Amino acid sequence: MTTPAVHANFAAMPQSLYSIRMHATREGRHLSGAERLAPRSAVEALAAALVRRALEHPRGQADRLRLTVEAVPAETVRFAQLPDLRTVPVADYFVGRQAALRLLERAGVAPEAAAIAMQALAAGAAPEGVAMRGAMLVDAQTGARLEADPARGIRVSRMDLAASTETELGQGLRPLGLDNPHVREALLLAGKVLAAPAIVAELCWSDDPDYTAGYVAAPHLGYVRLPHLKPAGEERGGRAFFLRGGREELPALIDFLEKQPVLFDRLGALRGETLLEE
Ligand code: PML
Ligand code: MG
Repeated sequence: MTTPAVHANFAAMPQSLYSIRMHATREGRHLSGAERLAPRSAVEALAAALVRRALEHPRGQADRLRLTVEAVPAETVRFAQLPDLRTVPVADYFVGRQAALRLLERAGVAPEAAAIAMQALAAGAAPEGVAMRGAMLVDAQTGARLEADPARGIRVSRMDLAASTETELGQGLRPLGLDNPHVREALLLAGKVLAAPAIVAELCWSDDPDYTAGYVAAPHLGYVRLPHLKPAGEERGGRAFFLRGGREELPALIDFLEKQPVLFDRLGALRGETLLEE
């Protein structure tokens, strides 16, 4: 017979999670990627939503789609807090890029390194002058590129909101007009990047032609949105992660970004528009 004590232990056992990852291509080129980390009961619905998203992408319909569903042992999951979020209004992408450079400098990135990385994103950071599939790794002092494969880059993976934070984040973002998948996913990704060892800052703007916004994120700045970091219609975009230290930091950093499961169970402060210097 089961004793009440055994019952109590059983109830407290952490639930196993699944990592559900989608990657879609069109004519051999990266089109869309997204992922979730969720309990087994949610896997089917989330997988269907990711497939629909690949088929309805604004850059065209996927002609090849890979879906990976993988168990994640509960004891390997780390819990973390999302970064604070605010928006610095900018009139156009010229002003937006100037503001981003100033924010990166405030975060501790050398001005030349910030400028080199921004220029690479603008020109298409993959070898053929298109957007990379993942992020660049950039030395925050010299601007040197450190990722082994400049077409793939580093793909940040295995992060999601804990169930308890899901509704709360929607309630915080909605009054700001920001409850959309771009903001939600970018905030989570930036949250995982800022929790990683040796990271100084991140610069990102979207590779979706109809989405011009981007952000600078850094441990003391939080997630600072800039509504214009590129002209509308532009497909070249992506991410640069700036790091301190030498190449010896890379294996631990890459392993954390690509493999460590992280669930965000606490929000940061969600604010509206602020001045650049705040
Ligand atoms: C993307 O979805 O491609 C990146 C979006 C970055 C900016 C999201 C935001 O509006 O805060
Ligand atoms: Mg995109």
